[in-house]
Amino acid sequence: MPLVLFMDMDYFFAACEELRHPELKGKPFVVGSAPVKSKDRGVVETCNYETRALGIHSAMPINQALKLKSDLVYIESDDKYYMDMSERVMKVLKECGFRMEVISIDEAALDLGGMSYDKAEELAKEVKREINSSLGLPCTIGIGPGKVYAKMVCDRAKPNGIGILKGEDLKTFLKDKKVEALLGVGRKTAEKLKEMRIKSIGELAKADPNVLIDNFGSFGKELFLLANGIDESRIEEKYDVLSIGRERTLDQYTNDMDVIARQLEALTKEVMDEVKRQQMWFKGISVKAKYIDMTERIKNRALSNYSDSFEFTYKTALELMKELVRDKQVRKVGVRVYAVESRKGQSTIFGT
Ligand code: TTP
Ligand code: MG
Ligand code: MG
Repeated sequence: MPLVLFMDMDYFFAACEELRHPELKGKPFVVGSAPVKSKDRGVVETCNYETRALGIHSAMPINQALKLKSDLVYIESDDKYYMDMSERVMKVLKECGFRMEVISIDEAALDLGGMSYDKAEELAKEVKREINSSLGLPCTIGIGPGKVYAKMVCDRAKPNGIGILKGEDLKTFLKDKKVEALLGVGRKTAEKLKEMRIKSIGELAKADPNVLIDNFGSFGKELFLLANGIDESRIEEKYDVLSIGRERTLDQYTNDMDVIARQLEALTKEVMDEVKRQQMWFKGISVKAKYIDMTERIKNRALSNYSDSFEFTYKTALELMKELVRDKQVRKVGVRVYAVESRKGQSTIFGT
């Protein structure tokens, strides 16, 4: 297995906000997707570690967060800004010159091949220094034998750390961890494994691989190998979180949601036709609006499962677009699906 450097930005959206609002640094505040006026119906997208110390975390309803801290500052997320910052972070990593896979807006992995652990640690320090000095943002890096283990040790080293996991320590490291710690194991898989009396990675390692394959197909085999210290995933050269999008300039400025919805529906249809043609599915939906002052805003929604459903995509895009329009005049709208992957040979989760 190649040595992998895995980087994940610390409290990414909130760190970006601290950068342009230095007065927020270290203060309790959250970034949420809902507009400020209707923040009560939104959820926390992320928050800095000082805020996490109060028990507040990603995906927590804002109302609940306010119960923990009544004077909590709320910032509406600005996805375009975070995407720009992400691009700059990724550029620093790209310049290291290794095969690189951008995994999400704030995560990437580098294939270090047969590099020694000492050299890899030096590189990790350099990358951290560079991201911090040129962009002013903190990140954490994990070094491990394979992408999955590098990510796990990165999670353990958070925040602002470097985690190193050597091959010989892998078994001990994995043994008592919950199955959810493995990349790709979400709530559904964890529940199904629990029904099979498998909660820890150690238990997964001792399970019958044939039973796992019967229940989860090829993913079952992958899980069994991962639990036993074998990570077969490769770092795939991927610089962008792959996306398929369409946008259109409207005949005139409007804030009429009926007009905008019709355009959005047509654009979503075009995007989905392309998705189907390429036999893809995706894990993110994004919309964009351009306003009368020529500024643009973007709203993204990360999905917990892959989708290739038109109805679901359109419904989500419309929800996001309503948050962007809010009576403001727009001239151009767009819809995009991202984190797109080939679904050849797999069945769809949301149906079509
Ligand atoms: P993460 O990397 O999961 O979280 P983080 O960077 O905020 O914090 P850390 O890595 O230090 O634990 O997610 C990256 C960004 O994705 C995050 O800043 C905001 C966004 N996000 C959501 O919008 N909703 C969510 O539920 C999560 C987990 C993240
Ligand atoms: Mg992060
Ligand atoms: Mg992340």
